[in-house]
Amino acid sequence: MITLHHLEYSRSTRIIWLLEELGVEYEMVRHQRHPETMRAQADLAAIHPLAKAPTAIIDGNLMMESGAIIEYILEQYGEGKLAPAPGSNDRAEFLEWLHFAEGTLANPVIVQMLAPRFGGLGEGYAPFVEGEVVKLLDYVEHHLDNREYIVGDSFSGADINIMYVIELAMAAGMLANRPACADYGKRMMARDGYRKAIELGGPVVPSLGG
Ligand SMILES: N[C@@H](CCC(=O)N[C@@H](CS)C(=O)NCC(=O)O)C(=O)O
Repeated sequence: MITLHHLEYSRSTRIIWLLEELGVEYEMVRHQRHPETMRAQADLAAIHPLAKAPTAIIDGNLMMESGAIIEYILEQYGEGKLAPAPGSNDRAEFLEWLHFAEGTLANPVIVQMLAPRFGGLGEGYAPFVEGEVVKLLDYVEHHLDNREYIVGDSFSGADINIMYVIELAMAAGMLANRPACADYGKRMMARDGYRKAIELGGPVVPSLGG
């Protein structure tokens, strides 16, 4: 039994997308952000002390952290879909890209994206963050050149995890000169599972409107 706590405009869209791609049944509990701070509120804090999305309860296990939730759902409910099997050739690369999305890529992209809303990064910190974003997105761009999926030759949970960050980067104009990332993003957003996730959970980025 899976209960997904979904926060509007958030990473929990990933888990809706995953569950829709798998065709696994789940219950969704919706949470709203505070209209001014955009933070999650007491209703999500009542489920997990960090009040972060996604939060999910999977067969009694309370979990927060997209990569871990994706990996665990695939392990328990995936029936071999959307992930190379443990021991197979692509497994190590799958785990690396699955966790690269949050472990390495997301933070600098989001810090740079949100900076204007908080008065900028300042002269000292801006080049540090912006240089990191260029390095990371160029790495992904190079990797996606002539590839349809982030790992191997089929769609996987790693695509779902990295797509949230690709979508933010797209919305922030960071993909203007990165055609492989931009095309990949558009291809992923054309999938039925992604469209269903947006239909059920609302847009990932407010201004994109879905
Ligand atoms: N690394 C975590 C990050 C979770 C996270 O920061 N989620 C955001 C939504 S995209 C959140 O809950 N923000 C609300 C808040 O911090 O108040 C993951 O990938 O699940």
